[in-house]
Amino acid sequence: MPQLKKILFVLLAVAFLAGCNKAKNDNTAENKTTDTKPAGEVIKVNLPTMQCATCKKNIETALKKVDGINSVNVSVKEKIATIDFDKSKINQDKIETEITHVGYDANGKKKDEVAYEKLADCCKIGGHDN
Ligand SMILES: [Cu+2]
Repeated sequence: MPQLKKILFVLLAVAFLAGCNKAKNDNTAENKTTDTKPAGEVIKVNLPTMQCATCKKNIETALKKVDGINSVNVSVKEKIATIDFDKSKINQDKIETEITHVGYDANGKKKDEVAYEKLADCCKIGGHDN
């Protein structure tokens, strides 16, 4: 019986050490991701065709679903989107394209006309001019 206990103890010790090493490795990997996060890019994208708070919601909701985008904040007043993204997963060009797919111009890229037609009337150009 003591023999069995000893074996169990050794096994546990080995498992513990292995677990520790694994945790250490995980930590290193985690630190790396944390390191890349602040280095993660923040860009501002001009949204010249957006009109209102619904546009803001449309763009933010769509972009938040995109893999690699950490956060999105659209200013209705300035017509600018501030986007924090992981540059190992996505780049500015792709982000601009995603915005055009929602139906809005993004910097120099022209909106997808099909998506634009589906927007609420108030979100179309001049939708708030009466
Ligand atoms: Cu709108």
